[in-house]
Amino acid sequence: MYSKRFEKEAFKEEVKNNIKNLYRKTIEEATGRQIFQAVSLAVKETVIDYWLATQAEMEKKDPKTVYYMSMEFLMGRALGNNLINMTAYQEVKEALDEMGIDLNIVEDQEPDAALGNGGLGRLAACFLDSLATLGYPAYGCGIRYRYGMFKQKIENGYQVEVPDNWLKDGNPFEIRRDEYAKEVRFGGDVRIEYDPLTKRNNFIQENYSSVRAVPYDMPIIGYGNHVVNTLRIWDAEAITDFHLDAFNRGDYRHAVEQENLAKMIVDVLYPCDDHYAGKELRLKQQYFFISASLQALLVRYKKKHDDVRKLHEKVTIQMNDTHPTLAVAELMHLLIDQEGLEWDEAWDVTTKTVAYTNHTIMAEALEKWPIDLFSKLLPRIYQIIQEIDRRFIEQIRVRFPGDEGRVARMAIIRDGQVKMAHLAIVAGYSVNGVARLHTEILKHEELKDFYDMMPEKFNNKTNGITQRRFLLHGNPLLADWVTKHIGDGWITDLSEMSKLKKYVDDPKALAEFAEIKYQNKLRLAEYIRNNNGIEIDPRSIFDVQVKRLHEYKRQFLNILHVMYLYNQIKDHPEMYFYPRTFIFGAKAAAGYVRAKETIKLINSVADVINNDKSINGKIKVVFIEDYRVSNAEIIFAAADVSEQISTASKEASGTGNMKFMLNGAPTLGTMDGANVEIVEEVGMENAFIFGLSSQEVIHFENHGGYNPTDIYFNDWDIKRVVDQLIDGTYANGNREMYRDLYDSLVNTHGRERADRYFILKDFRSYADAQKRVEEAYKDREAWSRKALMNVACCGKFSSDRTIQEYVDDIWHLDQIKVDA
Ligand code: 26Y
Repeated sequence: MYSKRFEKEAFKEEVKNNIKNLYRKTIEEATGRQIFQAVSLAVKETVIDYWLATQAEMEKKDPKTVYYMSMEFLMGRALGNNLINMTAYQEVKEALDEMGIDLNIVEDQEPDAALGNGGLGRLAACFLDSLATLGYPAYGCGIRYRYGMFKQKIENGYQVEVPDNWLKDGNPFEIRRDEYAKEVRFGGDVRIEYDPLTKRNNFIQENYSSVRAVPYDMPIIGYGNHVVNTLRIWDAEAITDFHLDAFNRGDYRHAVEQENLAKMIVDVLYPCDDHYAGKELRLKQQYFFISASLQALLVRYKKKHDDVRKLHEKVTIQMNDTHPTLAVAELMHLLIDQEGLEWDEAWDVTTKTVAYTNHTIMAEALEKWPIDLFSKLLPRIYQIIQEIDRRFIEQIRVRFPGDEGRVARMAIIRDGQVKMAHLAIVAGYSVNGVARLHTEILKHEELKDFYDMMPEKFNNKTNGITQRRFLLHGNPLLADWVTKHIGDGWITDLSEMSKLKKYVDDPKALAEFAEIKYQNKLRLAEYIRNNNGIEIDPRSIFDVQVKRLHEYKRQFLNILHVMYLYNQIKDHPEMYFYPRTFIFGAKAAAGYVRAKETIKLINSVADVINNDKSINGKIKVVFIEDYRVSNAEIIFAAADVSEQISTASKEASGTGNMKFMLNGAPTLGTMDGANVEIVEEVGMENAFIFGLSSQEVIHFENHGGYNPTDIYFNDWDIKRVVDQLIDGTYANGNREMYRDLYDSLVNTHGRERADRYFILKDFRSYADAQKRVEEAYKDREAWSRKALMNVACCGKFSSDRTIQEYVDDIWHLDQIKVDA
């Protein structure tokens, strides 16, 4: 459908011209990066036409639009994905081939847009892809960080963080929209002024500092439907050109401050995932993008509508976790102080417009801002939250008279802190969790008080992933094979995958399917050879755990089990053992000491085991440096086993689990997050489940009764592995290197229970499940059947399904159509 646009000769001409005009070079002289820029700009030409057409359609139809507010958008690379969604990948590949250019190599020149940490940020990116593909009007709103997620280097086994200067060569797909710049104000005081005309108090912020927010738009291309939505990310600039005006006005210091403020605000993504630190700069980032986005949203709305009391009819705002919760108070502020609404009118609009998604129950991830910091930085916003809180407490007292305990637990402002989750729930018209189990835990444990008072707000939206990036782009061999067997309907309707079930007993189909996995394992082996210098056996079981490093995700359990297997092989060299490659990929937050120790441990175990000739390569351990969206696509395609081994109840959903399933890797996991629903779809017999249930974990947490030293002293194999942390086996004789990890398992420190994440408790059951994996893998055809069943049953886990549920139950958007 885009073929007219990608008339080959014209496209080739365009690429040549771009290289000439941008770099004064010929194709032969251009560097890889220059070719990437030139190709991307040629592609952008076409994108722009559809982007304009989509905007024109939105102008005409005035559809209800969702604004997805998120501190993180983990987009990965754009070029390949854009070509895929324009259904122009093959044509462009051929055109470039004819010019002697390999599209794969061009794609590899692009830095990942890593404006996110992990699951929450990547979910936002998948949602944008699905929204555009389903033809729903949507804006992603976020921050244009100068530095995204750090690049990870492994030096001497340790993680080293390197700045990610992703904009260094320019971002070919973005467009700067200077004309939509907005002012955002911080600090100062609020003067209250009575206006006798309107008989209202006006709240006037004075002596503030401000920055200029400038939006950059990135196209979000729907698959094969000509819809192009927008990801709008904000850059910050100083508001005054201080060299002239301010200096002359004698206000030099203030001008420099504003310049610095602007530079600081968008400088870098906080690399903490699930661990709140209360940093003032982070609150500034939040207010910065929320205020700018809401101002722009109101301007856009008012172009067509004169009554802001009806905002919710055309606009809905989804808050991706609590990070954008300032939207509640900022919208109140704009409606009252700028638009002149009364409190009740503004509250009515706000509470029909904003909705909240919760992504975690980990207490340490909850955002709670100290009052003094908050009120100094955002004085007017703080007043508004105080008033919301006052009215909310009144309501609690009406509903639950005399229950001051409840008031204390539910208040928005309490113990010197502003509790963002409470504000989000009180103001949101919808509160959702991200997998069925997670939502149930929210309703009955973590947010029980809120659920008691407003059960109608709570709903579940099980996460999903986009099959366009994680199969069609990431695994072309399997994508083609699937299309050959069931047609290409799966690309926009993943439930079609169930048609593959008729091949699960077909030996020829299974053999082809297995061969594709093998080819993908060769591709990953080559990547690992080039990037890690380690040779791995493509016939071994590729057992993969890739995700952020977190204690609750239990990479530690995985590596302890590897240590245990190694002991077994050393003790019984004659024992049957199917060769395994344990593959890890994980970034640790820079300040998360224990997570970094775990990375070092994995690398140390890798060193010892990979260099032990006596085990004949039965086990290899690989830590893939700098796990990110672009190499994830290669890793998922090649995986045999998907490690999803979080302590039950801790992983809200997980989305990597779904990407593995889509690529035919059975889950080895706990009954946690979306694993529960994966097993429900694929069947227990096609997964390897182990460990405590979430109810058992929660019971131990609430009532005690778990003592890891009972296990340590009674299970010889476990004691041996745990002791190896402090006997120097994996530390060249150093007994202190892993002392903290050892202590975390068997010693209570202060308020932290020993083995908080039930690693020793689940160890045996994990080892048994691993044994079952080995048994199952030996029967190659039966294994392929399991793997293919995973592909056939993954339909539910498309983010298209998730988005359709958000639309049906929460957003109620109008669909748009764009003609070519
Ligand atoms: C407060 C701040 C430090 C913070 C920053 C990032 C708090 C949380 C996060 C990120 C959370 C996150 O990524 N959560 C994950 O969301 C995924 C998408 O819903 C889930 O699949 C995954 O289980 C959950 O851990």
